[in-house]
Amino acid sequence: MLAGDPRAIARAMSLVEDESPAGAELLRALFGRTGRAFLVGVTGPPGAGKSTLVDRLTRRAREEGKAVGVIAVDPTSPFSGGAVLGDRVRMGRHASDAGVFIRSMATRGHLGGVARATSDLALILDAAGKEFIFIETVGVGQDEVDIARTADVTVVVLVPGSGDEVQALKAGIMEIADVFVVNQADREGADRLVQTVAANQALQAYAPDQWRPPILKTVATTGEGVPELWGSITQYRMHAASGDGRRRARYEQQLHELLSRALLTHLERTLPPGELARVVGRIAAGAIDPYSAAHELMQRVVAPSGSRTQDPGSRP
Ligand SMILES: Nc1nc2c(ncn2[C@@H]2O[C@H](COP(=O)(O)OP(=O)(O)OP(=O)(O)O)[C@@H](O)[C@H]2O)c(=O)[nH]1
Ligand SMILES: [Mg+2]
Repeated sequence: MLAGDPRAIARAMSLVEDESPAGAELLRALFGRTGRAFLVGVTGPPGAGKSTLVDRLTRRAREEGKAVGVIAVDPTSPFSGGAVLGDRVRMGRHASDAGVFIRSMATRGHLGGVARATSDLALILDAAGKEFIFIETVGVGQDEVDIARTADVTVVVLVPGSGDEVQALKAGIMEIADVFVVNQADREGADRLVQTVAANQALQAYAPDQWRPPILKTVATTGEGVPELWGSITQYRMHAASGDGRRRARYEQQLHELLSRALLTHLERTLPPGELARVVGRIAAGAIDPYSAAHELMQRVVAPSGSRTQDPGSRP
């Protein structure tokens, strides 16, 4: 896998996706070999041209001799055709290229959160020597925002005339975008959309040394504007290299999620069977409030002696 063998990468990903103990063990073992990849999040409404753009960017990276990983986060079921099949066809030209690894990930069935599952897969690709990892996500929901937080740079793809634009700008997209792309610039309304985004951006305050997300026009199908997009991504990479805030935030999010899950599992194992359900019943019956209930459960599980759980911040 470390040598980039595609079958080994696929097997490692399956272990991790199945949430098997072997998968967790693998991630632990791999972590020390990661940290070199640059994670590029590409998000936007359905059909905006994300896959076509990722395909173009992949070609670009390959021209520079960089190994590439692609994770397409598919909100539909793992086995439905749809988007996954479309992506396979679109990315098909890379099928014979051992320097490109493409994986579709279904968002269903990820108890630990889509963002964590995505960063786990990215970790594997990172360890396998992929220098650029593209993560394609559809939409602008919380999952996309979380995934964007785990990427090193986030490209937000918008399309003219979809009516989505204003909504997208409202949905917190302004905060997560490092680069704006108005794709399908061959269609009417592209300039107006650029102006809308620029007007929104004008309302934001930027510090002198702060990155100001560029607003680029592309036609993914012909490749127009793609060199500029690639330029912005690599420029951002250099800009970001001066501070590792984003990466730190990613590790923080990972740690929090892992701890929450571990704690919940520990609770379920330690308490008598059905105890959590009984407590829920007591809350529903008005016998206790959820805050006191959580506190009480924590006392029983984390510090059975009941000594220091009152205020987790205090030192004995
Ligand atoms: N006219 C025009 N069509 C485009 C452009 N970019 C992509 N398309 C077409 O738009 C359709 C959707 O492109 P995709 O790349 O699959 O879009 P996507 O955002 O990945 O779609 P989902 O993953 O299904 O959300 C395809 O038929 C593309 O050929 C563009 O710049 N101009
Ligand atoms: Mg797609």
